[in-house]
Amino acid sequence: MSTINFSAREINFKIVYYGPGLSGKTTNLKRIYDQVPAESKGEMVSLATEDERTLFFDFLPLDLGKVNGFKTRFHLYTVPGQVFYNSSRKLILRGVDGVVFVADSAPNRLRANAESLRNLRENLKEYNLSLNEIPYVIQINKRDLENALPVEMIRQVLDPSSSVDFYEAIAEQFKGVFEPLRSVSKLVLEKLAQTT
Ligand SMILES: Nc1nc2c(ncn2[C@@H]2O[C@H](COP(=O)(O)OP(=O)(O)OP(=O)(O)O)[C@@H](O)[C@H]2O)c(=O)[nH]1
Ligand SMILES: [Mg+2]
Repeated sequence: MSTINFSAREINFKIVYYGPGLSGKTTNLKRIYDQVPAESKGEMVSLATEDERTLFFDFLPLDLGKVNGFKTRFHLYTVPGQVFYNSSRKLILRGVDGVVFVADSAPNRLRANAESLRNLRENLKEYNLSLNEIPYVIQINKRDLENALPVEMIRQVLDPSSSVDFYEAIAEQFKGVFEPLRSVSKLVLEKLAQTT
C-alpha cells in the first residue's frame, strides 16, 4: 500500500522481488545499487547467511524523481527464496505495491519457479490480494546459462493466460535489471493515479 506524506510531499512505494532460491533476487538489488548515483539511493541492508543466502530480506531505498511535485521513493525488498522461510516471505509482502518475479532459466529450476509463483499467490491471498490487481512483471534471469530453457517454455509453465510482461536478464552482468524495475514502477504509478 503506497503511503503519501502530504506535508513532506513524498510518496512511498514497496516493490518486492520474489522468486525461488538462488534465482538472482539479491543480485538484482546489488546491481541496481551499484549503478544508481549516490544522491538517489540510501543504504542497502542485507540480512544474509554466511554463504550469502538471504536470511530475512534485502532492502534498498531509491528516489526516482518527482511526480506532480511529489518525491517518489521506492523501497525495494527481496524475499528469501528458500522454501522453509515462508513466514518471512509472507511478512515482507505486507503492504506490497508491486512485484518483480525473478525466474531462473536453469532446467532443474523450472518446477521451483512454478512453485514459487504459486506460493506468491497463496501468500498474497492472506492479505486479500491477487496478482490480477497488483502490478507485477516477470524477469527471466540467467539467460547466459548454456542450457537455459527457452523463454516460451518458462512462460508456459508460469503464467500463460495473463498478459504479464516478461523480461530476459543476466542480472549478474547487469543486463535486463532496470527494465523490469522501470516497468513495475510505471504500473504502480499508473495504479495510484487511477485510485486518487
Ligand atoms: N549464471 C548466472 N548466475 C547468476 C545470475 N544472476 C545471479 N546469479 C548467481 O546466482 C546465485 C544466487 O544469486 P542470489 O542473487 O543470491 O539469489 P537469490 O534469489 O537472492 O537467492 P535467495 O536469497 O536464497 O533466495 C549467485 O551465485 C549469483 O552470482 C545470472 O544472470 N547468471
Ligand atoms: Mg537473496
